[in-house]
Amino acid sequence: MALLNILHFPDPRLRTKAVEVSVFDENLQTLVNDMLETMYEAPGIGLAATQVDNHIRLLVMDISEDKNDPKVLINPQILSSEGDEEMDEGCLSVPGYYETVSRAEKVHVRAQDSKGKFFEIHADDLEAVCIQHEMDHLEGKLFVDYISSLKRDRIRKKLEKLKKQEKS
Ligand code: GNR
Ligand code: NI
Repeated sequence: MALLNILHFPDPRLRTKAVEVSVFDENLQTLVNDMLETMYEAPGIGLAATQVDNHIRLLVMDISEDKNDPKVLINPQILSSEGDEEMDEGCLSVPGYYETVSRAEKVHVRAQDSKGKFFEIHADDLEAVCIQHEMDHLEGKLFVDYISSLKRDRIRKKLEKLKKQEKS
């Protein structure tokens, strides 16, 4: 097991569109395990491979209170969605910032597990928000893309400044 480095906005690598997974081998299983460890350690309720600079269509999440219900979604697809819901979102790639985002309230998703087996989930509330947030990462999209460019620029400048201070 290993902790992976999480990329921070505005790192251009977060804008990469992830490719489909076609090989379900041991390397994939290792990445899944490392992503779960990284997510729990952060701590976060979800993590997309994009955030750890691995540009394949893989996300992990655990919205349970006891952090004992890990879910792995590979090549996820939204089959249908319904309703609207506003929620305050945060992101491990945009540390320290929370903004209200509007998304579908319920999503019906088809994905593959780490062995390639297909399964479906009906998600609502936080789980639905989390899946949509993670699937955005796989498209190179971040929650700050939904807020005003003024706010986004302010966040970008603060995070760039923090990064510079880390280096010096
Ligand atoms: O840990 C996380 N919390 C969260 C809260 C509200 C909406 C979405 C999220 S996902 C985030 C982890 C993360 O950045 N995943 O990409
Ligand atoms: Ni995120």
